[in-house]
Amino acid sequence: MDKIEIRGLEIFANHGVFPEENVLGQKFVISATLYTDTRKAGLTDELTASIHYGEVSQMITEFTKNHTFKLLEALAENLCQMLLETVPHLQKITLRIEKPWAPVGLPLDTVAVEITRSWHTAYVAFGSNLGDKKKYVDDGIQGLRNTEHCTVEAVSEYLITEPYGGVEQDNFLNGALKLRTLLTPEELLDRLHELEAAANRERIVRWGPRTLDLDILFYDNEIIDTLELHVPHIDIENRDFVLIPMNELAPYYRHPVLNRTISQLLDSLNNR
Ligand code: PH2
Ligand code: MG
Ligand code: MG
Repeated sequence: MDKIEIRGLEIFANHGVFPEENVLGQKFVISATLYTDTRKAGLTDELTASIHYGEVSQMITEFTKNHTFKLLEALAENLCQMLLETVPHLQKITLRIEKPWAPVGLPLDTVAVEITRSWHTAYVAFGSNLGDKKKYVDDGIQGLRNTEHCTVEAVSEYLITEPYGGVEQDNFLNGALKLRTLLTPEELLDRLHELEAAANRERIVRWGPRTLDLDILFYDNEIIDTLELHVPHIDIENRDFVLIPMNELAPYYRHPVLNRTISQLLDSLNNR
């Protein structure tokens, strides 16, 4: 992706673990690489199609002066979050904060923290087969809409599906949604669990009846296999209650493990 850079922006501010640092202040030197597509601005010569590095420098300076964090990590994290949330066209940022006068008491040039953060696209499946199914699903989606650093970009139709997986139970209300998020996969999973818990979900029978089930189907093109989390979600290729709504949202999304598009997976499933 194209880059716009800000190098060596000097800001006098009050971040530090030692109380003296918070009172006296010192110099911070910030550099940022702003990742964005500059093609349109390049062809039209229109500033509004790109990112104004002057405005971003101003925002960084004001934010750094108006907050006090103990850690450079915290300043960096919060700066990235603020910029990604507010600067149009900003997809990803690498931010470096140097603290050349850090009270280390040794002859070093500088200490620094550098992080990279970006927007991510996740697809989340929802399902309910207990109680007021539509209300549980609606509330779950509203919960995601109300979640910081998450934007629900599209929601599929709701569909009624027969239970899959051998447990005798009521029909499901299913669907999927597209999410733009700054959360990591693990943080998103925690948030989904909170929303399930808010729907009074009880985990009694594996694959059994539930008021609300929220599953991460895909997260960018990432492949994650830990004890807590499998991304892409297991068994997508066999589940029409996932493939039908996904086909509405992103028929050309390519499953990063199976290397086939959603619409190909749905066709294969239908022809079996
Ligand atoms: N979820 C399951 C197991 N079986 N069947 C349908 N139709 N819909 C579901 O959401 C579903 C299921 C485990 O999460
Ligand atoms: Mg599930
Ligand atoms: Mg689940």
